[in-house]
Parts: sequence; C-alpha cells; structure tokens
Amino acid sequence: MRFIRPNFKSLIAGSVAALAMGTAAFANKPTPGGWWLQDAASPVMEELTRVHNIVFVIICVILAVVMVLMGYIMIRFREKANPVPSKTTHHVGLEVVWTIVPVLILLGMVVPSMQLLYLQDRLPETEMTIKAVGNTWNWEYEYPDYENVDSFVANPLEKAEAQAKGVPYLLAADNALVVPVDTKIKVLVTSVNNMHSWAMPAFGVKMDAVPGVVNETWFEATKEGTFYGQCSEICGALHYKMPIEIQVVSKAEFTRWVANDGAFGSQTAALNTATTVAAPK
Ligand SMILES: [Cu+2]
Repeated sequence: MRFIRPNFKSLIAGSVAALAMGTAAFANKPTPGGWWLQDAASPVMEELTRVHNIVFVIICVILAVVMVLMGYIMIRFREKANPVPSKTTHHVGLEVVWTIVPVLILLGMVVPSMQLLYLQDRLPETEMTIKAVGNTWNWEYEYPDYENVDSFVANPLEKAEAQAKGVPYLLAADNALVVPVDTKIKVLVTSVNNMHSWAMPAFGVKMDAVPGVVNETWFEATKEGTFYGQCSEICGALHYKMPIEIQVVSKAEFTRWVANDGAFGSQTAALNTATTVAAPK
C-alpha cells in the first residue's frame, strides 16, 4: 500500500514564509505555493484579514484542547489502565460548562464578524461608480460617471503573450479596469446570461453577477499598482478565462486617463508595462 507523504520541506518553508510575511514585500497576486490570504490593499481586506486571524487562533486553541483531551482519555482510561469503567452518565456541572463555553466563544466571534459584514455590505458615500457585466466568457466594464470613456471588454492574454510580458497567465487581462487610489468606488455587478462572481482578493471583494439583478459592492484601493482576481463562480466551459485585472493609479493619473477618453497617454503608458488599455472605439 502506498501512502501519500506530506511534503514537509515545503510545509516548513511555507510556515517560515508566513512568519516572515510582515516584513515581506507586498504581493499583488497569488504566489506559487502560497496558502495564506493575499496581502490587503483596501480597508475591507485589512479588517477581513484581522477577523480571519482572530478566528484562526480560536480554531487552533480549540483543536489543541480537543486533541490533548482525546489523547489523555485514550491513554488514561484505556482498558488496561482502567479495567472497571465508571458508570457515571451525567454531570450537571460539566454539562453546564460545555454548553456555556461554546456559546461564549461564538458570541466572541459574532461581534467582529458582524462588524465586518456591515463594513462590506453598507456602502459608504462613494465617489465614483463602475459597472461590471459578466458575459460568457469575459467581463465588460462601464464607467457611468464618464461619458467619454467607452465600455470595454477584458479577455485573458494568450499564454505566450503573458509570458513575454512577464504577467500571470489567466490573471492578466488585455484590458485592465483603471481606478484611482484612495477613492471609494461603488461597483455594480450583473450578468447577461448565467451567474458569475466578480472577485478581487486584495480588496476583499466578491460579488455574485446574477442575470436580471444588479448587485452592488464597494472598494477603496489603498495602494497603487496592478491587482488580479478571477471570476469566482463556476460559470461554464470557459470559466477560467475570466480574469479581473485592476490597475490602481494616482488620482492625477486617473484624471488624465479619463481626459484621454480612457487611454494612457504615450508618456504614462511606459509606467504600465503589465497591461495596455485599449483606446475607445
Ligand atoms: Cu464567470
């Protein structure tokens, strides 16, 4: 019989990497072998990471307590060591404790969870709006606030093209969504045919795109740069071909981009080697 042996070397390397995460450079995309949350680039994701870490610690403590207790019971009360088992079937004190303690743990988790849900769900006073429409199979974007910026479609780059540009294949798109930094942005998400999900891990955003329904969510990017996400609803044959690439630029740069009808000028295009934004048709 063959057993699957865990790769301890990579496990240890991963743990060391996670411990060093505080000092590591900001990663704007999934990393090979990565197993923790992506780095936060929005207030919602920062809060989401904080709540996740709190719950993670609680889970680890519960796991440790249960494992130690199980081990103790199995050794201390095994047949050899304990030939005459106790006939006790009820213990009021113990039952009260094992009811109250989990309730207290859950109450402790409910407060930060509800605060996070509220932060994600309640739209603040947003400064601009973006509409993301899921097609089979690509994303189409509209900037309703800027009439001169035409809607455009984002498709993945071909593998060879992505490799040549040094960008992640199936995450990088031919047209990136361009948004200003430190700006509260409302995102309207819908679909024309089947269900998709517009997700951007670094911003803590994941919103279903449902035909006939306009869902809304929001984000505020706190870092400039290129960020990657994907459709997060198994939507069909080419589900994997729905990358979401967001380019966060300075407010001045964004103003220039809008004034240029949704295109980077020749000077600023050099800043953006990862993507090209198509000029309006
Ligand atoms: Cu999809």
